[in-house]
This record gives sequence, structure tokens and C-alpha cells, in this order.
Amino acid sequence: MNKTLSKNVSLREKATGLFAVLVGMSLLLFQPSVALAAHDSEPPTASITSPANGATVAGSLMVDVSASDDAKVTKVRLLVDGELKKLDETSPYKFYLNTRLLSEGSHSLVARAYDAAGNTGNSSVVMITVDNNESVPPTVSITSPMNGATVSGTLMINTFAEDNVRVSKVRLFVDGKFRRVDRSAPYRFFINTKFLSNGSHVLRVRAYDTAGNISEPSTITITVEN
Ligand SMILES: [Ca+2]
Ligand SMILES: [Ca+2]
Ligand SMILES: [Ca+2]
Ligand SMILES: [Ca+2]
Repeated sequence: MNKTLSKNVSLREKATGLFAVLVGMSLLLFQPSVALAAHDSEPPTASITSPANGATVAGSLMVDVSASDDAKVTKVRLLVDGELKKLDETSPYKFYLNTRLLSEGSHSLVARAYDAAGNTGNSSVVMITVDNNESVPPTVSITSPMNGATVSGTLMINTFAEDNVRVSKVRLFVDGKFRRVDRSAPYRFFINTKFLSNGSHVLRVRAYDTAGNISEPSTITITVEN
């Protein structure tokens, strides 16, 4: 009887000892990460890299944010006029804003970055002026080739376009027919002149802004000689 009891006690002791070892190991395994998260009191930082403070904007607007943290940025939110509007959980942090859904005039943008421990960091305020009624057309010019140039093979057509708010696209017309569109600067086109007859052809470009205004055309004449 005594023998059995002492055997049971020693078994229980062994089991308790093993349990303690397991608990100890799991604490060793898990404690460092728990400790890290609990001690991350360093908030992330955020800044709006585009648009610039004071920018006048129209149409669709891309808001670019850079964010960093001593551990890891988990998400960035965009606040428009102090209200949480958009969420991006993956770098790069970009937000598409339809400015037509905002009233005309002044609005504030703030980016708020979060880390895994729940710390947050706000960017400086960027003020924008929404002006979707702007009526100033963009300007555009063909910078190369030169008017009257003789060309062959693949031809690169460079243009320069600017607007008081933002250029949305430049379109290329060859002999009066629409051929290409470029929606981001630099505004540049490639055409294979082998698909054109030898001789004289007219190249024309027009720029469009985000409010829908259209530039005067820029026109040159080239001579194809393949
Ligand atoms: Ca942190
Ligand atoms: Ca993203
Ligand atoms: Ca304009
Ligand atoms: Ca381009």
C-alpha cells in the first residue's frame, strides 16, 4: 500500500516536473515576441509625398504616402478633412481620390500610419484646393523630330505638355487620324514609319487636362523615306 502510494507520488512529481519544463520552454519560445510587441512604444512616421502642400487639384488625384516604423508599418489610412476615408495595408501606400466627390475649395489631407502594437503616427497636414471648374487649357508642343525632318524606321516623337492643374493625357494624330495616347509624363510616342507611305505626313498632338480642357494642337510635317 505504502509502496504503491510512494510510486504514485513520484510519478506525479515526474509529470509535474516535465510539465514545468514544457511551460518553461514555451515561455522561452514565446516570451521574446510578446515582450517585443508589448515594448514597441515607438510610433510610426508618415508623410504625404504627393500632392504638394497648397496644390490645386482636379479630377482624379493620386495621394502618395511614405511611412516607416522601427518594427513594421501594418497599415496607412488617409484622412480627408479629419475623417478616415481610405485604407492601404501594403506598401507602397497610395490612395486614389475622386476630387469630384469633394466640394470646390480647400481640403486637408493627413496620412496616419499604424504599427503592430497599435501605435499611430500622423503626417503633417497637406492642404489642397479642389478646382474642377477650371477652364485653362493645357499647352503642348512636339519637341522632336523637327518640323520638316526626314525620317525612317522607328520614329520616336517627344512632346512637352503642361497645365495650370494637371495634364491627363496627350494624343497623337497621324494625317488627321488618332493613333496613340500617352497618359503619363514624359509624353512620348513610337511609330513604325514602315507602315506609312514614303513622302510627306502630318503629325499632330493635343494635350488634355483633368478638367477636360483641350490644348491647341502642335503640328509638324515629316518626310518618310524608308
Ligand atoms: Ca513601432
Ligand atoms: Ca498599397
Ligand atoms: Ca487646366
Ligand atoms: Ca509616357
